[in-house]
Amino acid sequence: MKLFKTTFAEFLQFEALKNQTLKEDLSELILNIADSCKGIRKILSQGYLGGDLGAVVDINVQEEDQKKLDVISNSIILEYCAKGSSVKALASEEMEKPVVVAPRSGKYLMLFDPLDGSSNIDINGPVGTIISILPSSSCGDIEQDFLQPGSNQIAAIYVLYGPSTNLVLTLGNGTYEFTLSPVEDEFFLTGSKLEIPADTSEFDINSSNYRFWEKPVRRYIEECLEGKDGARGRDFNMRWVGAMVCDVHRVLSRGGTFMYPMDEKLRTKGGRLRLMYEANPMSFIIEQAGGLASTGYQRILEVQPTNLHQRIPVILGSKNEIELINSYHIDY
Ligand code: AFP
Repeated sequence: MKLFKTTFAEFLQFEALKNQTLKEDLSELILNIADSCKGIRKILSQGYLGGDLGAVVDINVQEEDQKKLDVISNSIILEYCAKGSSVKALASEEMEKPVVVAPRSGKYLMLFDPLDGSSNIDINGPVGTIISILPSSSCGDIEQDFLQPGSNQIAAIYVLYGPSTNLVLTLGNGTYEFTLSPVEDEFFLTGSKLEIPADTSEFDINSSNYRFWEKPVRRYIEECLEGKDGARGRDFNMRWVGAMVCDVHRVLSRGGTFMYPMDEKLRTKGGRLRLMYEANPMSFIIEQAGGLASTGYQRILEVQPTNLHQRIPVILGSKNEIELINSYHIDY
């Protein structure tokens, strides 16, 4: 029996019939995003045959090493998305200032991390692309227009370049997953209205930062490590990929927590991960799948941004586990 496969474009057409806010120009932008990620995957899959893609070529606005593929990925996304009359401007982890496209007619603001986890390139590890789309207000100052809380997002997408290339999308009406067919070079719907289990026995954190964490996070991780003889009464497993997209995809796929909490060596910077184009889109996707996303003290999607590249602590995943971690922060 031929399996009826829904393409990404067909899914967007069905959604547009149900969801009046999904205008044709937004669908077109989202399809351009998917096409740009197909282009990134083609370069990634060449590995060393594509040149030393993990080579450090510059220092970016984050004061972090900018890898060759960070720059290439950023250019590919701009090539596919910085066009037309519907996009007002685009902001990227790799660019200090936004690129303005249609300052008067543009309805959408697009923010992105073109290649998340780029330190994994050299070890052939998983990497990803993260995208957030905000509505543009009538605000004259473009940079100010970007500074909206994550709850304003109209779409969030990530693409995980792993053994398979998976695209995850939310438009505010559930979280959906698509898998790229290398043969047909087409994304097909493979997961609808994904639901994250409310409980988990798996945590995900860079434990080398233990001595820098705040007490609530130490308490939570210590109790997980105590296992069935401790306060939690069960053993826990640990994971850490070093690429947020892959760690979050595990949470979405089987439950768990992903944490890059505040730590003393990052306090002056505000945290490790970026609010506008990492934490916000991932939080939107996770909440739409029944999970929670918090700084420990506040729902991430309610944080009022003050700077395009600001950083934020991230604690997200299975609902009951995040509620427990939040309660430890309140006690603290
Ligand atoms: P890179 O893109 O510089 O590799 O950083 C990836 C990341 O922003 C996020 O995807 C990871 O969860 C986190 O950093 C890993 O940070 P550590 O290297 O400190 O574990």
